[in-house]
Amino acid sequence: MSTRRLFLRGALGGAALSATHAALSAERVRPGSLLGLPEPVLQTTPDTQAPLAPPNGRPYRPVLTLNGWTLPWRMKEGVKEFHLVAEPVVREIAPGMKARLWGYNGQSPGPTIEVVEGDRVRIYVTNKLPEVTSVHWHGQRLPNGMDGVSGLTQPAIPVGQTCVYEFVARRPGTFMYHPHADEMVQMAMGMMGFWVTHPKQPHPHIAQVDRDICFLLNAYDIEPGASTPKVNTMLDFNLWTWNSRAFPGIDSINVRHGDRVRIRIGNLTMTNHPMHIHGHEFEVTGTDGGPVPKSARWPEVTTDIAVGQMRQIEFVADELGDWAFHCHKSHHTMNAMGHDVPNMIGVKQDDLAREINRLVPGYMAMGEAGMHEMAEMEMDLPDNTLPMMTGTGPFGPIGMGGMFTTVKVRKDQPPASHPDGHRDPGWYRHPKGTVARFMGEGETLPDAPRAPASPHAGHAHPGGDEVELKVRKPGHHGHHGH
Ligand SMILES: [Cu+2]
Repeated sequence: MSTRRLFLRGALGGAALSATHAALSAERVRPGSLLGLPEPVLQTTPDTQAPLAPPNGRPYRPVLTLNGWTLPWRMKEGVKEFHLVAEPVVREIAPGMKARLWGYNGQSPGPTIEVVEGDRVRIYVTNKLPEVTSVHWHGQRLPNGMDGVSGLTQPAIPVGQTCVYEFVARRPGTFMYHPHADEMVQMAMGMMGFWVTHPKQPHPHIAQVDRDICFLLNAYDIEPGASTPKVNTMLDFNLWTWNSRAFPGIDSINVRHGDRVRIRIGNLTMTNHPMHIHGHEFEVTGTDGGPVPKSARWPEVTTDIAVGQMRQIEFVADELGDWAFHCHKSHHTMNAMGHDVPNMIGVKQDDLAREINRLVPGYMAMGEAGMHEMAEMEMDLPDNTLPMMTGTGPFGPIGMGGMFTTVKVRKDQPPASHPDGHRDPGWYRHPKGTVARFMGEGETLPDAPRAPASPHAGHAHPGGDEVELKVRKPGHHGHHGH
């Protein structure tokens, strides 16, 4: 025990020593419990868990973590005590595929930590990984020695040891946590979590919302048929996920008509994600730096979230229906095997792909008329591999994967505080006459004159044919642009 005490002393420095001593003496009083620290709470399912109503402390409206959960705490002499366990986990990315990741308390990402501005928090981090780790509290104002940068502000947490972080959540907003030790590997393996600090009193730039939802953007590179991510990948990830889930494994966001909805998003991938909503406009009401003053907001339907950033978007869900909500980089709404596929548009393949697939499981070529047909095709996939594009809606294949879900707006959705407030209402039933229809018999088309050829296009050769030919020629577009 003296080694541990020395370690903690070294790790935490003067300001936190009293807290450390308190933890150690508590352990002496109750030798049966490990350091007297809060029982670690584990999660075994990737399903969205109901928001955690605060049992004590200042009240707030809790957030819903998409395909995730909120970490319970123990209140001890006015301090909120949490216990994070860094450990290898198995995470179902979507039905049909499980990944061997690293995470916290049984899942990747870890649980959401939710506190109130002014709360003093004490977080025990137990390292059950096969290597050292640390936790950085991304975006927080805190004493330098609590910032979690191994080597710089503390020694890395050795395997099997527990480190104690303690600070006051000084400003309200949207935050993340992740390791700052062997960071590239540990984040590529799924180590991250969300953090929300609610304002302690009404704040001029923070609205009361009916729904408050959060998730992290993350990405993995897992070979078809494999289950462990490749950790050296810098750009060419093949699984684009929200909270380590890919569509159709991402739950829908189910809201009541007229609700003011806040969605908090943090980006811990290695590229930016333009997040796009259908049928509504939103405003960015907060960034990693805090709430955005109302005079500085503007309406949009897509906002880019760069690497390491957090964004809060808000809108009033006043249009009924099932609205797509997704990253607008089309590569990011595809699952594994969407990459390095040659462009075969216009090339007759007949059953070539099926034949090759018999020899090389996992081989996939683009279809003759685009990739939609691949979404309908039942290809032989290696075990534990998600189809590139999948999901079935009320009108057929959705042909999406990755960073995609729906916002379901319903009049009869119970309010968020109701036990069933977040239930999936099923598919939208469109009122008669409000769905795009096929042209009827006897209906005539309006004239569709072709635009005159631009003098700048096609190297001064008039007519559109040559331009069209160039676009269709295979080989010139053998790879997708990234
Ligand atoms: Cu994206």
